[in-house]
Amino acid sequence: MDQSSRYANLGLQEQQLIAAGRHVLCAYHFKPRAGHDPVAAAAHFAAESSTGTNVEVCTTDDFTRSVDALVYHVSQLPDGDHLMKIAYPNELFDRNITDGRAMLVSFLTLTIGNNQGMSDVEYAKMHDFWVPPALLRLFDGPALNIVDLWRILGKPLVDGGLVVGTIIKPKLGLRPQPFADACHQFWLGGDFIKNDEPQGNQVFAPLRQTIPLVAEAMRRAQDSTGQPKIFSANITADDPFEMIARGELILETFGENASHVAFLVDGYVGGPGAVALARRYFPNQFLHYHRAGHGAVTSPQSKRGYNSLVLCKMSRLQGASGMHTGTMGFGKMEGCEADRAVAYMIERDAADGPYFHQEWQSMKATTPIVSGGMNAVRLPGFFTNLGHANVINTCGGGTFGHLDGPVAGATSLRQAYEAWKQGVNAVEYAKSHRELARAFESFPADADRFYPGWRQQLCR
Ligand code: RUB
Repeated sequence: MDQSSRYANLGLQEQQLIAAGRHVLCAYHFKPRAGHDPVAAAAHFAAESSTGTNVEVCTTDDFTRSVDALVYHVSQLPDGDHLMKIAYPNELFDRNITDGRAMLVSFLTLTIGNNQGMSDVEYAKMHDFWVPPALLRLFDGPALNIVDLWRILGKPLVDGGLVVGTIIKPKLGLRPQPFADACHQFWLGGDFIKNDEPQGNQVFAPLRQTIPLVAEAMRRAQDSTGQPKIFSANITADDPFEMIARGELILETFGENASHVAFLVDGYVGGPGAVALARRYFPNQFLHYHRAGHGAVTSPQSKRGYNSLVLCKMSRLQGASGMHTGTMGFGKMEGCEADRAVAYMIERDAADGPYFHQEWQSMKATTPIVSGGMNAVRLPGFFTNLGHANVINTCGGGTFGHLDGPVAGATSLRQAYEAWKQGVNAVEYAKSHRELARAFESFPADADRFYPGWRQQLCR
């Protein structure tokens, strides 16, 4: 059944929709299945994503029609796919009974819901969305961000610079004491440690044994360096009560250092409920959104789901304090230099996506977290590409893979940042900073890529 007479209105003007602010706008790249008209397929997609189904139902009334999602643009893209833009009335989105506020699950259920498996749409992927002010202000947004970490670390609250971090490696397989020892070592040189995302309460490292040792390691490192330290603890679990139990155990154990604890949530696999639980139940803790698994939908090779800009934008609405934005082609994960736009979207008060300009209405920023195959040699180019270093960087291999161990690894990261901040070439800086020089030797393939000729200059 062609539903385009009801669910498509190609005469609607985007600027007028934005000025009126009564719709959420979504842009998808899609391909109708062979033999299906693009506008008819798009209209069916909008129907399935709002008030309709594949047939007319007798219970539909005039009010129902007033909240139909409407396709307002369909065109062909250079690669042969189609661009479709849909306006979703704000009223479609579910609100909490407890406080009337908006929720991300409803946004996803409508905009990336049943429409992902329709017989007349081969695939559709959301590339951008725009939220009107009236709906935006109903999302929680972040409670804390990097400014709060700078405050803890005693850094300037504006342009406080890099938070030097790591991920405890190996990813799994450390017993409690070796895990805490690795934390202590890193903290002698660095600021911030995150659990690797699968680390939790494995039988070989029970949380009740590990956390007291990590808290003690933090105390010792703070005492000996005179500097505050931060631990991002993974509290992700299927059961919200389990997440609360973990969070409370951790805060109680860290005691006087509880404000130095962030909570890491595997937000893609755990879903919006897990993120919202951490945001609402522990509003005084930095909420570290880890996105493990996201490549299943965000990868450029993936034709369904949404891209990483959409994921990151959703994380800010949900209230992530920090969100992984990728290494933009400088690390081990997929990405390219242009991905800096993803970081700008979550850290600025207004930013451009591929299709929409989003004003955040002073919603607190979400801090970009840079992670995945990074090390001291890769950092300066990354900062130059991004244009600043007000991020959290976590280098697992880049710390524990340093030839002289984690203290030197952490120190090399800080030196790489200092070199970049002072506008000094990293090879030049390494001549008088041994840990950085040894980072070149630790990661020679990266050094060859980013600093050809480094061997002669450092006489190695
Ligand atoms: C990094 C690591 C990170 C992911 C994050 O370890 O395990 O959790 O790579 O990826 P290492 P992203 O520093 O040893 O590579 O930030 O792209 O989600």
